[in-house]
Order: sequence, then C-alpha cells, then structure tokens
Amino acid sequence: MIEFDRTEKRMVLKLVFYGPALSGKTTNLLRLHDLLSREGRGELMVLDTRDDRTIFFDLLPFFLVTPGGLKIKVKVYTVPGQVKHDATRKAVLQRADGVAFIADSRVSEVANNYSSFENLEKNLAFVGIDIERIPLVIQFNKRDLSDIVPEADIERVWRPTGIPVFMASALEGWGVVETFSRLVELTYDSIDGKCGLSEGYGLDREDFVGRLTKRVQGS
Ligand SMILES: Nc1nc2c(ncn2[C@@H]2O[C@H](COP(=O)(O)OP(=O)(O)O)[C@@H](O)[C@H]2O)c(=O)[nH]1
Ligand SMILES: [Mg+2]
Repeated sequence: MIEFDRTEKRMVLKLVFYGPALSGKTTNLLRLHDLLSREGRGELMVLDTRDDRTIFFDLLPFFLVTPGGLKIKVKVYTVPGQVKHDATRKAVLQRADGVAFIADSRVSEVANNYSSFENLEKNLAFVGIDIERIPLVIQFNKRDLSDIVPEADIERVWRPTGIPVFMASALEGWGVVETFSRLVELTYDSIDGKCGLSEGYGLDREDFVGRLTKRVQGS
C-alpha cells in the first residue's frame, strides 16, 4: 500500500523483515548496512536492548531520486519476534509494501518458524494485506551452524508455495544482499504498473534494484 504523492513527487516504500525471535532479522539489517554503498543509504537505527531482543523495531532508510524527479524513500523495518509483542508487529506491518520472512535454520526452531509464519499470515490479514499479492521472500538464516534442517527438506516444503527461498548466514554476511535484492525486485514489479515508475519517472527495474543494492567496493 504505497505512500505516493504525485503532486509532491514523493513516494515512501515500506519493507519489513519478519520472523521469530532471534532468527537474525537485526543481523540482516546490520549486514545490509555494512555491505551496501553509502550513497543513498541512510543511517541504521537499531533499538535492540541488552538481551539482544528488539522491543520496537529497527529501521534502515534508503533515499533515491529518479531521472524524472520522483523522490523515493525506502524504509526497511524489523519487527520484534517474541509472541508478546504482537501489537507492535501489527503496527509495523501496516501499509507494508513487501516482506522478507527470516527463518532460523536450526532443527530446534522448526516449530517456531511455523508459528511465526502463521502469525504473519494472520497479521497481514488483520492489516488488510493479501498475502498472495504482497511481495514476499523467505530466508533460511544461520546456515553456518551444524544442527540445521537440510536445504533439500526446506526446498521440498517451501517450493510448492512459489515463495522465493534463500539460504543465508547473516553472521558471515552471505545470502543477505541476495534476499534483499529479490524483495526489491518483487516490490518494483508490484508498484510499477500502479505508479508508472518506468514510463512516468524513467526508473527501470534494473536501475531501482541496482541503486538499492549497490555494494561497497570490495564486499
Ligand atoms: N550462527 C549464527 N548466528 C546468527 C546468525 N544471524 C544472527 N545470529 C545470532 O542470533 C542472535 C539473534 O540475532 P538478531 O539479529 O538479534 O535476531 P532478531 O531477534 O531476529 O533481530 C544473535 O546472537 C546473532 O548474533 C547467523 O547467520 N549465524
Ligand atoms: Mg531484532
């Protein structure tokens, strides 16, 4: 549900990193902040408390201006994963334009991933967003650990859903930009028709994705 002001030529997009507590949502944002070029990328706001648990949200903003003069702000948020923070999750999901679900690959976390995904389905419905239509990707994080669900099993379960699935280790810094890039691509596709990004503002898909995912030299 894009915030788009044609007169002011301003657009705000909201992307949300969702998932169970401690799956690595904040670590994904920290990595994006490290790996992506400073140009167009704002300052990261991480509100994690001392016990490593987000109570409100984290925020990483991006800014870009298209050849046609449209100013776009992309706000990337995380949600708190613990069950008790459901009201905050709903608030963060309001008007979301895309969601990356960060699952924890550990065998011990399978049930938590499912209940968090169910919670996402429920909360999207609550804020009036159709899960079949919103850009959505899934990342299985913590692939550097040994007690993890095999990739083949993950594929078997999630491939039939048609949701793009990525393997990652946010701690080691791989799979993070790939996950984010796909989310940005899907988001572009979902808004281009409605807002005329390519026709009206000279911003094609490659341009949009390239500018939001440009890496710092050497990363
Ligand atoms: N081994 C490993 N640990 C990770 C990875 N990503 C995050 N963690 C750790 O998992 C814990 C929770 O991470 P955090 O990003 O705060 O999770 P959040 O609650 O989803 O925001 C921290 O101790 C992280 O260092 C990963 O890819 N591999
Ligand atoms: Mg967090």
